[in-house]
Amino acid sequence: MSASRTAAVVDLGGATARGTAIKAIRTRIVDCVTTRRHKLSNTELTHQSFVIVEATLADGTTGYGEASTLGGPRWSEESVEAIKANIDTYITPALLDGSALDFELNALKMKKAVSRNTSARAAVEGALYDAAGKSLDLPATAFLGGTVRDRIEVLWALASGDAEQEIEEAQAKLAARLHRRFKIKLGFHEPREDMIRLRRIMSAMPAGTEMVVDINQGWSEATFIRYAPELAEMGIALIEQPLKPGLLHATARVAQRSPIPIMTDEAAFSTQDLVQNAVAATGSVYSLKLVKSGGLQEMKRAAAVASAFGLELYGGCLLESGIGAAAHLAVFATLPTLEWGCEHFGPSILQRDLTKSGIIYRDFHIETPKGPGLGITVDTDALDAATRKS
Ligand code: MUC
Ligand code: MG
Repeated sequence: MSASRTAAVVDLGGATARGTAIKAIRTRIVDCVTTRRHKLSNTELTHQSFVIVEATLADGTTGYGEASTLGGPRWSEESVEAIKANIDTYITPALLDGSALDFELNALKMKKAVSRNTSARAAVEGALYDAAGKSLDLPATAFLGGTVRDRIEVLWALASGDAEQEIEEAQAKLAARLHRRFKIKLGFHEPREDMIRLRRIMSAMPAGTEMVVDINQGWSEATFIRYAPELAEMGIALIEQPLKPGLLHATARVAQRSPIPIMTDEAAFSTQDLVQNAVAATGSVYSLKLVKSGGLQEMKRAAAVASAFGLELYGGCLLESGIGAAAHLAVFATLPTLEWGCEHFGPSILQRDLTKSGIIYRDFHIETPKGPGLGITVDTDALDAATRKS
């Protein structure tokens, strides 16, 4: 059935259908300063740029969504400038006057309007879930199957590249009972230097501290073979995306010989990428991200596909503000399993988050926001202050 024929048979009845009609979708680029330099193998940043989407319904309700990028079009191919242009020019016209409650149909319309553009589509979908939920006084999780958890263990990423600063930062997070699991970024130093840095940090942390290493594609198979035993000896819990996407066979060989589980991140954006990786046995954990899946429903489907292949799930992030974090948490709250918890520390790495309530860190967990829509209150002053002037 085509998207337009489906639209014709949807009947939500009277006021609800009229009230949830999508009347406007506005976008803006915001640049938020981070608390410190954040380094990855292939980029580094001192501010985070987002596209913030505001969807307004016929009943006057407004919902917010967010597209996150990392270092411009570096982590993935989308930049904030391209995301804004593609939403304004192609996605918005395809959605206007439809109902925000037609989640599946809206996702189809967006896919028809733009290829890939996963971050752009996810941001708009997030805004529509927020708006629809607020309009009906329901949490977005109600549209995603309902909640099975209300708090999630949340890790913190160490990424300045300076071991002493990283130790101080990790110890402060531990002392404040905010984070007890950490992720460290590798691959921007020579591997030998990274091993010295990591050993120094591990020796300063309490015994049994869970540490994930994210190599962000920075190693070759040979480098992996050489250094994986050292990572195992240091007690590293998980290795994220060691090799470049597309190196299916090499990554499968690495996963087979690795004493530590391998997590697939950049190598699997679409569900089809995920299936290819799972069939090739390139890892045993999958990192869920809206920037990869292109929407809340699609991310939930990716979780089901990964689980069906026996992969464990990890709630990934792209340093989102509280708006983007809340969209992820709405899905994470509804997943039957989320073995590795999540890493939505983004709101606290911004000098000023874009929400003023809804995101709570307590006792090493992030609480899944309660309340209608995404369950957050946007800080419009912070949003205005961070908005890029054209
Ligand atoms: C990534 O590759 O996982 C998100 C948090 C972080 O520290 O790095 C990013 C992206
Ligand atoms: Mg990663």
